[in-house]
Amino acid sequence: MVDEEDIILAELDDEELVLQMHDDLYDGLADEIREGTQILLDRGWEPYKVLTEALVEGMTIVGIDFRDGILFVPEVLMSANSMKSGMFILKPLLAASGAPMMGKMIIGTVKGDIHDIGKNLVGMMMEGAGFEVVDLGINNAVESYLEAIDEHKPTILGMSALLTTTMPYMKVVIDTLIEKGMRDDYIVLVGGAPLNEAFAESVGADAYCRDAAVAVETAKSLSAKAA
Ligand code: B1M
Repeated sequence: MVDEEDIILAELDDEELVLQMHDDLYDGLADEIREGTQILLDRGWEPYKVLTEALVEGMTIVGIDFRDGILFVPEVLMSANSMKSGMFILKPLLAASGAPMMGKMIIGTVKGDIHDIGKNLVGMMMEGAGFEVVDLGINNAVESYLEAIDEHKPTILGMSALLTTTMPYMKVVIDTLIEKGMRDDYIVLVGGAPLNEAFAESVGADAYCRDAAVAVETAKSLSAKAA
């Protein structure tokens, strides 16, 4: 039997290496993902091909098992961190090569709310899917979203709330966008445990995202429609 530790990534052919990287992402092995990413680049792979075939495809498997309750938050955070370690190598190369990013999202937890684990997970999964993500952190007043929109020119605005007392603040942000005539310039996605689809509709968001995997799928499909 081949032990994980016995596998020498550099000795695998491209196809085997990509499959191994999917496994390593699943297992949250950041060092291996960094190494595999560098090996593929050294073999002449385009950064975008490494991103989509080795990292995003691997993370898609993680997303599916997270959605289906096979993987749990700590495991997904480790996968997401491994993904980030590969992305860290690819990011400057992608920027330099002008490879298509899926779009840019700003995401933050709303005013009065300091819960950030779910929001962080969404941000990481979105990055894993090829979106550029600007994380505004927690406790964001409407001014903070507006400043970030102005500075970063996103295509997607994401808001998170975990408290029934803070989720109505999403409407304050969306109403402000409407007042300023900016609402239709952005895809607005909302999420957080106490929300549901009816709430998202009532505040004027484009979609409610039950979890990080749904956020990625929704962002992809709405971005494709808007393109
Ligand atoms: Co708080 N807390 N908490 N808490 N806390 C809840 C939310 C609560 C349900 C616990 C309970 O009573 N059963 C309750 C809310 C009750 C309510 O509003 N009806 C609660 C309370 C009351 C409070 C305090 C008021 C407690 C107090 O001080 N008396 C206080 C509030 C502080 C504040 O925000 N002002 C408080 C504080 C805290 C801690 C600081 C201790 C800690 C937060 C640490 C942190 O985030 N850094 C904490 C925690 C950990 C929780 C629970 C236990 C877990 C939340 C979590 O991280 N879940 C939570 C109980 C629960 O939810 N079971 C609870 C894991 C995370 C991966 O899931 O955040 O749902 P989630 O994110 C998911 C989806 O919702 C979605 O995707 C994510 C990944 O799949 N999603 C999005 C989330 N955001 C999205 C944004 C998107 C898309 C999808 O944008 C596009």
